[in-house]
Amino acid sequence: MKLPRLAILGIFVVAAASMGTYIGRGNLELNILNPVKDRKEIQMIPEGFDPKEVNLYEGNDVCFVNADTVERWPASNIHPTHGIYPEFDPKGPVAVGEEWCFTFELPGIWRFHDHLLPQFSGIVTVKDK
Ligand SMILES: [Cu+2]
Repeated sequence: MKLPRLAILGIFVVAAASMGTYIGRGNLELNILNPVKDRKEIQMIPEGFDPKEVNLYEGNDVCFVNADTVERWPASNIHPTHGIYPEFDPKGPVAVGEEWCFTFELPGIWRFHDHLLPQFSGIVTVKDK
């Protein structure tokens, strides 16, 4: 039996469309399970932190960008031990022009300061998902 060319083309189109739907669903599921991370940026400027407060959901990042002319060191309170959220500490200065990003896994209101310039402070509020 010889299928007309149109029928063969039709079968091919249906097969390709189903595959597209399948791939589409796969991507959708992947996106639900692994949503794109939110990224909040805090500039470290000569006047302090800008902005001084950011809000985000747990599992997302805050990146501290050194836009100052000297080394900066954002870290969890309390100065000088950083014991309230010890992981929230780069454990060293962030060079001029560099950035340090931290993923906040714990919900809470996290106060921070600059370890080298402790008069500068800010707050990261992390909400439960
Ligand atoms: Cu400190």
